Amino acid sequence: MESRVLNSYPRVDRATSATAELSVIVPTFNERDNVMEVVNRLDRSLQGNAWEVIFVDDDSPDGTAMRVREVAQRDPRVRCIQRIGRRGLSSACVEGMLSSSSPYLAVMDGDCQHDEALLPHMFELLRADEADVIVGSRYTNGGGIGQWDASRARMSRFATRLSRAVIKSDLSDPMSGFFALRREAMEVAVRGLSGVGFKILLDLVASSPSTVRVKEVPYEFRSRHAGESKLDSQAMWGYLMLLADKLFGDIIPVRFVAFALVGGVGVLVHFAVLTTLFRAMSLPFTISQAVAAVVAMASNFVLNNTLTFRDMRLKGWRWVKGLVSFVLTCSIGAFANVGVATYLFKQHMLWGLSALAGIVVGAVWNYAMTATYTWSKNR
Ligand SMILES: Nc1nc2c(ncn2[C@@H]2O[C@H](COP(=O)(O)OP(=O)(O)OP(=O)(O)O)[C@@H](O)[C@H]2O)c(=O)[nH]1
Ligand SMILES: [Mg+2]
Repeated sequence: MESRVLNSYPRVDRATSATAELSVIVPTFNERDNVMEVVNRLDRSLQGNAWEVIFVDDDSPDGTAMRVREVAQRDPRVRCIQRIGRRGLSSACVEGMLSSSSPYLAVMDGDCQHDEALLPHMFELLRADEADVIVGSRYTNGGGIGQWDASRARMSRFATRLSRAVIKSDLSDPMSGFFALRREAMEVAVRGLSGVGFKILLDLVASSPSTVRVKEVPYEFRSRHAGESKLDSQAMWGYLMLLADKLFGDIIPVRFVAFALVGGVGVLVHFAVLTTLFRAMSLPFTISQAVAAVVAMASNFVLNNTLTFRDMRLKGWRWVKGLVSFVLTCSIGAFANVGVATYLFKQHMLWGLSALAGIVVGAVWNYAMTATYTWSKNR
């Protein structure tokens, strides 16, 4: 069945294919059944242009990367980057752009929601030097959000308003995932990019000097061709991390802030379990305290794995090993916390300040060690 689909795909003469002038970067996660459709649509709309498409796939379980390579065997304009052990739409787009040599770049979703028919116009505007970045906008005159329900439309408008905190430009749709740009516009911004979350255009514009010229063109957001949405509740968290990184990332790493917030939640979990066991169930204090500490550490591990280290999330056997190394590391952190606090208290520091100093030392230790050993070394 699959080979019949592929056999119907026209072979492009390898010897005569020109060097690409436009690279279209398509981030994918579980988009296998959209790959052919995306390539066919690009082929139709970009006829007469020297283009290539680079799919950047985060090792999708549905075999998206394999499908891309099958198509690439028949068409040298198709390329695949398969990233192992990492997730993230923004970082995928950055790597795709960096892997290309074309003077012009575009970013487009892999589910056919973006209107590829607009690409030749975007490309033309760039070549005519009308702007450095051309944004496909859903919110400018002539654009639209298609079939979105009221709550998603409200969320998008709210997120767009929040983006004003980090960009000065009056873009109507800074949250757009559909845009084209000159290579130089990417190069001036690339070292300042946060690379977290879903919103690569916002990241780019916020990291660009004000001399970068941006222009918007309207398009109507379509429904997905096949497959399922990856937009989930964590996308909003990723977005807040991006905004925070843009606002104060130079002073303090946002990952550490997220880790500390999770730690705060852990304290609440600890007290909830302790109160239940010790007060409501009348268990001995030491047992209640020990159980509360283990439950709090486990819930911190789950939250950090889902939120703080979302892009390196551990699964299966690695999840179990990660939990063990997290609990061991945080236990040492707890000793350091108590040791430092006790020492300072004995030096006649105020009890609250002594405790705070202990907490900071414990948190920094836990963060540094788990970021290195639980989430980085385990892959
Ligand atoms: N490489 C990579 N691509 C991703 C990741 N998450 C999403 N994508 C791709 O990014 C594009 C946008 O994701 P979607 O799930 O379509 O998000 P959306 O368009 O905002 O949401 P829907 O309207 O519900 O489809 C799609 O091509 C996804 O396959 C990721 O972690 N890594
Ligand atoms: Mg989509």
